[in-house]
Amino acid sequence: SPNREHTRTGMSKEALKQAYIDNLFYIQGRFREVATSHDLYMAAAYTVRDRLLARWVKSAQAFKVNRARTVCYLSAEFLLGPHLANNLVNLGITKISQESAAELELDFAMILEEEEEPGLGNGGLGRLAACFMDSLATQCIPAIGYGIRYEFGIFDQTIENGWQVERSDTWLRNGNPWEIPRPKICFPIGFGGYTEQYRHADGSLRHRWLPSLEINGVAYDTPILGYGVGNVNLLRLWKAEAPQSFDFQAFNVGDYYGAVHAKIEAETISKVLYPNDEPEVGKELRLKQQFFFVSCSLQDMIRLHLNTVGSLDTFANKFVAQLNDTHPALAVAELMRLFIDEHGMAWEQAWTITRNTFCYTNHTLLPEALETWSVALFERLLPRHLEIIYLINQDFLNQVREKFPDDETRVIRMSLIAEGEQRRVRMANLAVVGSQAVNGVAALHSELVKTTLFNDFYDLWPEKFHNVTNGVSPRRFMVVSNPRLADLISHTCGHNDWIRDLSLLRHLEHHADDVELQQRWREVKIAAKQDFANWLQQQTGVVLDPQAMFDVQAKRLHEYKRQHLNILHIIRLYQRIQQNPNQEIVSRAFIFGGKAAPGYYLAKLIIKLINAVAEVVNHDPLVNGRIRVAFMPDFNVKNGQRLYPAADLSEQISLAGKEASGTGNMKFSLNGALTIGTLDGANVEIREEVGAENFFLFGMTAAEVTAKQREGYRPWELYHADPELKADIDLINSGHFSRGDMVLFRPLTDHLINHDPFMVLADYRAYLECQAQVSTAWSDAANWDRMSILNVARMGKFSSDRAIVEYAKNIWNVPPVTVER
Ligand code: 26Q
Repeated sequence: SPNREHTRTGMSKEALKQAYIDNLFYIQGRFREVATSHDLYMAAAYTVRDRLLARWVKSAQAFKVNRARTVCYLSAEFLLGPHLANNLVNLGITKISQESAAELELDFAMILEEEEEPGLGNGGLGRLAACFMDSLATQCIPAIGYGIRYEFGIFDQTIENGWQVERSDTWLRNGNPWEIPRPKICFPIGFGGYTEQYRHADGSLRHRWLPSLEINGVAYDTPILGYGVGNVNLLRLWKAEAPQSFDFQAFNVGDYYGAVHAKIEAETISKVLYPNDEPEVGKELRLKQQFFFVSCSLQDMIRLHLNTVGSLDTFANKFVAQLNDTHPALAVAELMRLFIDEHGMAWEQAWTITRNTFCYTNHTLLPEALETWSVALFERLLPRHLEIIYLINQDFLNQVREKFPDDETRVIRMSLIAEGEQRRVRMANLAVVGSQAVNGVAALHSELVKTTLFNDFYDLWPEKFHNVTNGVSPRRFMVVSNPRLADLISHTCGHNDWIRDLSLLRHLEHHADDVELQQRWREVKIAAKQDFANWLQQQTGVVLDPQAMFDVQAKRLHEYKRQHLNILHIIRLYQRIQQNPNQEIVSRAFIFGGKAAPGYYLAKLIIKLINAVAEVVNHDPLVNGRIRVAFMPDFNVKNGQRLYPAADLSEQISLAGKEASGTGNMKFSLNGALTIGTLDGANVEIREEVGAENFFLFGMTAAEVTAKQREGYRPWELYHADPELKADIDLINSGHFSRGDMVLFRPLTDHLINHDPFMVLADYRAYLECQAQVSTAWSDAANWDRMSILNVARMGKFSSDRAIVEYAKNIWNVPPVTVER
């Protein structure tokens, strides 16, 4: 009989089966005949988790004896997606688990389907953090991801009567087998109160902060295993809890209700993810969330360091902390406070270590998306931090004045404080000043960061600025989500090393003209389209023909992403059919997906318009199914994994200069979709890599956009000058898509005609012409397949492994530590 070690963590089929049965029995308390699908999933999850924990302990030991330099990735969001299938791939036991399931007469696909994903993020930024966690482990770089354990993640989206309806996400309802609570890893977090000077026992004059409220942050750990390695990193998320003392204080004055209420108040801090991908002014709870997770994380890092080293002098040698946008930028002030007030360090030394610790990634140029907090709110919540920021600012602005004498307007621009009727703290400036490196997320974006957004800072510290183009995990977005394609690639290459070194996809170039590969490539795509169509029909009732071109735009709804440009094209095709029903047209299924921020009225109206157009187009006898429009509900990681393999055409049509990088563009192309796109974000580099002849480019460049804005953009002139454009917008206004309601979409159409801040009308004509080229290209199926193969072959750059290796070498200076498998 197998020994204990063997059944708990063994990798043979026998061990896995025995472990599964044991877990079903001893953890779920069930035997096969009465187990629910949830029980069956939980047993699988625990079977995998045991194997992760074995590797985790080994990793922790290896990192300890090596005193390994560690990356701390600070992010308010981690959009992880389902764990089970990804962990099976990374453990290398997908196939053997499938066989085990079959032998136990279990439905493997159903078990995977059962998992509810942790949606602890909004979109690109949160998903990037998750891809980076995968790649950090895969590249054997010791790392801790620090964030918030939101009880409610991003809302679930349903569509009712064409409108988005939000429902709260209850991902913890049935328990979370992937996390381990660490009740003893718990830190006090203060808010409010006042500061004072006092004489310390050592005789020095010191500052202290006496908060009016203290809550606790408790750690919940999730192991993150790398692909094909023994390394397991840690994702440590913080949950807010009321300390015990809450009760005593309130009970003493007999206020039972008040005590319970205060507890609830404390726990709201980690209750819910803000569902906006832009800051909302004055949201106090959001500032509390940011400080909460930042302070927990820094206190934890200090604890870890003092545990092994005894002195904080070497803190920046032990750790490098990456700020994922400005959401954790308070860390700059909080680390200063911890060093100076709590650990008695001198200002100068504290500032040197702090700057050496942090690096900052910028993810946006949009001015409305830059975080600022009112000084008044800041002072009320974090009085000591405001003092520290003022001190940092003083030293910093003196440095600016020294280098640029008699340039007070520059000083005003660069200040950490925006002056005005409402003084505000500029979080991006704080992040730049407090970091040793600043990076953008695609080449174009990083250039614009230097020449526009942070141009003054670039003048001061040119060597601080870097680019690291984003990437995505080939495990989750190819192997897990598209096993047919992964198998075909491995078969064609003769190995599966491409999964760890994506540049090896290049080998496919030699086979792009191979008719047999083209044929099999097409079969794989059609099968994925059929799978997706089945799922979509079951979700929405809309029927798609897998032979039609699947033309897909899936991403958060935002005006700059221009989903409405896509709709105008659909309306144009629709009107052409009305005018000439018998013309030959390429069959297309237009598929949209994405959530709108609940308070973003125009974004929600765009969803309604998509569904309204779908309703008419899908039922029009003249159209006769040749074009179909579908809005897939609840675009999240799990549903994205269904969608990416099924796309033929990827819509990446943001106004040039607005999309920092985009990562969906990479996921689609890696699954064989061709891209229609503007020269924006990472599209620029994708086009460079796959070749201009394999990419459908249209639209103004970022420079042309700036020029047009400068000379004065007048969209109403375009509306009146282009009869087709006018007819498309007029058809919306006629009530044709809204049962005669002629005002429903006016906020959108009026805005387009009179303001059009993202220049939809300016790019309309170029977009239509480019779409015509797409249709022509589609009609030559063999050539389309060839281009699809070449796209995949040349997309190796866009692995998050490559991005992480660049961070490790150019920004973090952190070597790998390999853990024995
Ligand atoms: C900030 C303050 C208050 C409330 C919410 C926020 C907030 C939350 C999320 C602000 C921004 C976000 C998310 C931004 C985001 O996802 N940006 C995207 O990041 C991707 C990864 O780098 C890029 O590929 C995209 O281009 C960029 O839009």
